[in-house]
Amino acid sequence: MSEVENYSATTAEQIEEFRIRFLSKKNGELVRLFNEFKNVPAEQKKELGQKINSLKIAVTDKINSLKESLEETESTTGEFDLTAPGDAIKLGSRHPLSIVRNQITDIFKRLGFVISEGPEIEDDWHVFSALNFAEEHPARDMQDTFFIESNPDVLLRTHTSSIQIRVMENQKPPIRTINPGRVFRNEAISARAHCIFHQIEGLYIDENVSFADLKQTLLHFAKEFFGPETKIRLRPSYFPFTEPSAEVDVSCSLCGGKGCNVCKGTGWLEILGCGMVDPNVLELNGIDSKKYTGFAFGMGIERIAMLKFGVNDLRLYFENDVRFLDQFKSVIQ
Ligand code: 2NM
Repeated sequence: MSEVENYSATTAEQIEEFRIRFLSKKNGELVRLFNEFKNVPAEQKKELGQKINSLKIAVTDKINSLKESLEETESTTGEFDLTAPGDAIKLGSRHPLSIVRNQITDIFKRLGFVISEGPEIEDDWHVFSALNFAEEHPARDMQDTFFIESNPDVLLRTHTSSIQIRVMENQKPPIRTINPGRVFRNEAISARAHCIFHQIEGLYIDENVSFADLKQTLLHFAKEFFGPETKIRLRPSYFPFTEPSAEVDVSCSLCGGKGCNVCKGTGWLEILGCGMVDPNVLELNGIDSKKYTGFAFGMGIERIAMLKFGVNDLRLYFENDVRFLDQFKSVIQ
């Protein structure tokens, strides 16, 4: 009796075995007991009959409750079908800013440029002074740059040029470096401005590096990135760290230079700033400006990715809405 009550089974086969052992019409325990029942003396029949009956009830109850609990576990855990095909692994996608950064750095890597990175938390020297920023330059203003309140010599870099200062500190020319990174400026967030964004800058220093080298390098980059028909044009500009300086436009790849709403009818899109490294910057960083010259350039990754993918609001890059990110699944890299 207690053997029946304590019996446990976890599979349908075990329950069936148990049923056959007790209830089989051919040779089950209960059939055997009923057969013996015929042979016992009449005065014992009542007691034994009750015992056999309650055993039969206990066995049936046990089988029912075992079946019930097996059904319960099956409905919660499901039965494993080891031959079923596996679930497809859900693939993510690279962030559009990473795609564009990789495409740009790859082009310059093929020209012999080496990637360097640097800290986001910087000091005045690497972000301003070593780059020939005048003491009263507006970029040093508390309004534009994020400073640590208790120490104005701890700040978030406002451009990736600080990486290039660190490369010049640690390496002698020839230098060919490409420097991607996140930068910070104290701006109100809108569709066209954000307080966090990404830049890539390049720096090439050697003997006899000329403005023609700069122009040809950037033309090569523009053709590789925007397509072989791309043209560039340079407009004079000003930066504290380069002289002469220029802004670079590429012919609009959407309308082929005819004029459309992306290029606002001009046929040109501004993509980067560049120039010959100011001799002051070379000397401030221990490089002999009589022996060496160099060029540098910088571009905003968000802006280039906007042109490449038709993104019209900067904030989309930072919200990580999967409906936005999923649209870059088909782009390799
Ligand atoms: C730009 C435009 C022009 C630049 C210059 C330097 C350095 F370190 F050589 F002085 N780094 N980056 C540079 C020059 C950056 O970004 C629009």
